[in-house]
Amino acid sequence: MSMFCYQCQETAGGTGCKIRGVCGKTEDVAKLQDLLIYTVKGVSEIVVKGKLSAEKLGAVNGEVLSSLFMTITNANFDGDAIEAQIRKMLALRDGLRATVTGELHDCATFTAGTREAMLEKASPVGVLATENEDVRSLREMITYGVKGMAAYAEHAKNLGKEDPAIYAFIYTALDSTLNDSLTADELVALTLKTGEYGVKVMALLDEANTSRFGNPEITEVSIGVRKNPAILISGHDLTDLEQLLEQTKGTGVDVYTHGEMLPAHYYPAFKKYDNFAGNYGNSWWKQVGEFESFRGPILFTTNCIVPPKSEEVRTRIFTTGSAGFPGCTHIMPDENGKKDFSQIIALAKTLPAPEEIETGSIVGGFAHNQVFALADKVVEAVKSGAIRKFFVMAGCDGRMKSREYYTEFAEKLPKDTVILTAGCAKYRYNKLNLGDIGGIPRVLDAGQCNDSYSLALIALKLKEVFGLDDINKLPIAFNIGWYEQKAVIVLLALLYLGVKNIHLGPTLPGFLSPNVAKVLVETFGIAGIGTADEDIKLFMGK
Ligand code: FSO
Ligand code: SF4
Repeated sequence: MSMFCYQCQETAGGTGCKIRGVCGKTEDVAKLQDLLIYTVKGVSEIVVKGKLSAEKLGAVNGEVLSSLFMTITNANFDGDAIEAQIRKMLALRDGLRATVTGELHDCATFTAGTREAMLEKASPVGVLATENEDVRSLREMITYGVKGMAAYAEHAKNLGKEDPAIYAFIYTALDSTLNDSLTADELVALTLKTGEYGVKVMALLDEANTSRFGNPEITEVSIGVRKNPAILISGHDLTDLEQLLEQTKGTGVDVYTHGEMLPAHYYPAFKKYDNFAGNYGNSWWKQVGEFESFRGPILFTTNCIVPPKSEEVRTRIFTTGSAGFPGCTHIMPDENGKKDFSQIIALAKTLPAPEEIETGSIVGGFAHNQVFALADKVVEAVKSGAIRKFFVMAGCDGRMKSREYYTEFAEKLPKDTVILTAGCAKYRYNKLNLGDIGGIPRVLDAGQCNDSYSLALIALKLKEVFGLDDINKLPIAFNIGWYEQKAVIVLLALLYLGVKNIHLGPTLPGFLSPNVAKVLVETFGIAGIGTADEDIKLFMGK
């Protein structure tokens, strides 16, 4: 078999991409990503066996985060960048290995000096190296959760917030995926532990974002366009956005957000920039048409990249951080983390203003602090029966036609229900004009996928206000759309917090073996989705 990847919701046939990724990932890039993960596992084994303190590992921690992030779906398609990262990790690994005695796994000792040697080495060490499908399923679920954790930890680190305990867990978890003596029960326990650290990393990122940029607040965001040349920024990294806004200030170049960058508008710190013009377009997969009509340069700070169809669009795409695409200029930071975006700004000035594709505005900014400020109103609405139920519909969007379910579901929900959302899943219903309940909008957008943490805090607050002993007794249902590995860590975090009966769609993960799926169903009540009508009946209890 040339490659095997089943880490995301779009995996071929629901079981695995074997020739080329549905995402556009080539066989070679898939193999190099496998080898990068294998190398990071080697580093993890050395850290664990050598009892090395994560606190003292310095640059290694950051490189481990970047390596994991580069392998997340739609983040990095650049084989050269992944090869360079493997070399970097091999050098770091070998430097650490000198401190450890005793026998080590092959991933901690192998060598591969050329691209050919890397590709050859990658083939037998990928996902299918674990023969037992249940063990493979659990190991991969943990690995994908750790990838999502690394993405959030990298954003927090970029803002100067780190927690060595999270790094230590990443090493322990990855090392455990090499351990053939662990039982399935022990791996299930480690999966939940991964969720526990998922909560920690989302809390860390929340603290990093809010301490630097303020608490998100109710904000009306324009979805139309102005007449100036402009740059579109996508992905999730708010430090990149901050630097871009600083550098475009006063240049006559506007900045628009795309996809998951939309919630940046909710932070007070970014409101001072007159050139922060609004949000352009919709969720990540709509970029194919929206980048054509935007006409200006695009900066990807993270996933989700869709391989550009035309050379013209490709020349306008820039990447930074863990994102990458062959042929697109990648902006590196200097030793202080500063990035020079001048070439993007210069290009913007030569290009026309964006073409208008929508007009008007949308409202968001309902992260925990803002919702707590409205708590009395919300509690009153629940007590009076004006709000009968909340629906957490956080997560991701994707290209599959079956995701139309989420639009239909939102449209058909009874008018006395409120949707709590976060992540790019929101684009399936955030422009539907679902109205409000006594001034509370029926779609409350908390922010990016990591801000699902806010939704958990809101649920915990309601549990406290209503004096309940169990989060599952609240009038809240969870109907979550998933796509990539950040959604895996969000899901594991919710399971750790004790949330039961989560419905996950549009399809259950291909990496769940029948037995592991059974455990999730029996222990946590995880379920798939049916039709919008059937599911609404089920959720509303009639
Ligand atoms: Fe979406 Fe992509 Fe944020 Fe993901 S843009 S799918 S879960 O990267 O990270 O929600
Ligand atoms: Fe396939 Fe998803 Fe892997 Fe891409 S990331 S190769 S679409 S499973």
